[in-house]
Amino acid sequence: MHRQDFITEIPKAELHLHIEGSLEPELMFALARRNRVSIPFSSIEDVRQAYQFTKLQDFLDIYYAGADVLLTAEDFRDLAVAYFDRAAADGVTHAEIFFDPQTHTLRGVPFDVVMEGLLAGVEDARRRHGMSVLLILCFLRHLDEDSAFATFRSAEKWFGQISGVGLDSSEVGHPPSKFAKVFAAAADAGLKRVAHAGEEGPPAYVYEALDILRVDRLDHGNRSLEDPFLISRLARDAMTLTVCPLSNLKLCVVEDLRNHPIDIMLEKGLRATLNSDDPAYFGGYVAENYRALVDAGKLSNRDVATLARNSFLGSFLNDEALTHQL
Ligand code: ES4
Ligand code: ZN
Repeated sequence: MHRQDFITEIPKAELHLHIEGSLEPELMFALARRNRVSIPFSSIEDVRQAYQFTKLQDFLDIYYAGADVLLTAEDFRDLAVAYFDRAAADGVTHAEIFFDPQTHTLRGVPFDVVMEGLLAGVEDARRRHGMSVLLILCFLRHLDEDSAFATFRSAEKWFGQISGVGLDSSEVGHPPSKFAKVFAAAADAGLKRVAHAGEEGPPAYVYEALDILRVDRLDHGNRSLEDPFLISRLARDAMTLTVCPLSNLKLCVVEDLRNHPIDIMLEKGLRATLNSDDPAYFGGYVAENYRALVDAGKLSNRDVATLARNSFLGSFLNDEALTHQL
């Protein structure tokens, strides 16, 4: 089998995907027209031209502007269906997707509208692709903990449909400890916990995610490699890292994929996984993330198989569902 076919065909779970980050420029324009919302771009080429970032915040500013076109449950369903179709074509059989309710509720879109739309998309993915999907509600860390708590309360009636909570948006200056109370409440409610940590923030933020938020998984985690004690701890605890190579490249976390630390992570025994983060903005869905690292000389076929297996081991599927997937 051709190497690229192997990457596509091998079953994979995607564990780090912001559904708002899968909004392709074509759908952004279609929804802007359908909803009569103005966007700060004149054409699809103009949008793609704007996708040049030197740091996380450059991207976030555009990502939140793009999300303005999402208003109705149908919009959220269309967004989710487009992602699941694309992910299925990449060999994704299980996805745990992030959504950012505050991005929408603060614009006047009710929490329930977001949920109804996303759940309609999830149902479509189950029916047409046999894909299993879990939802992870992310709190925006640049906002205060009271806002996160308000979101948590709006979510309560949906807890049967939400697997966990996460923490995303501008990392530096907004350490995990800022959200200690709401993560404790999530733990009490039986929800899983994840957090972006060590993407731009220091190893101290990774320690806080582990010790204060008690996360089940670390999103990115790249800067953990600066601390040998932290590396040993993550390896010992088989902590899953959801690594996003094309995101790292586009946001200048690495300057070239030939310098991406994925090989070091695997060498150190870390349970790394590969994911697409915000594929509409970073230039590739999950198979492309694998392929880019293979092309950069970073991964053997055996590593590809290890990373795909890790994606299921690091998922929130229960043991029975795992035996079906592995
Ligand atoms: C994100 Cl790459 C990244 N980092 C932090 N927050 C985010 N939200 C969407 N993508
Ligand atoms: Zn992310």
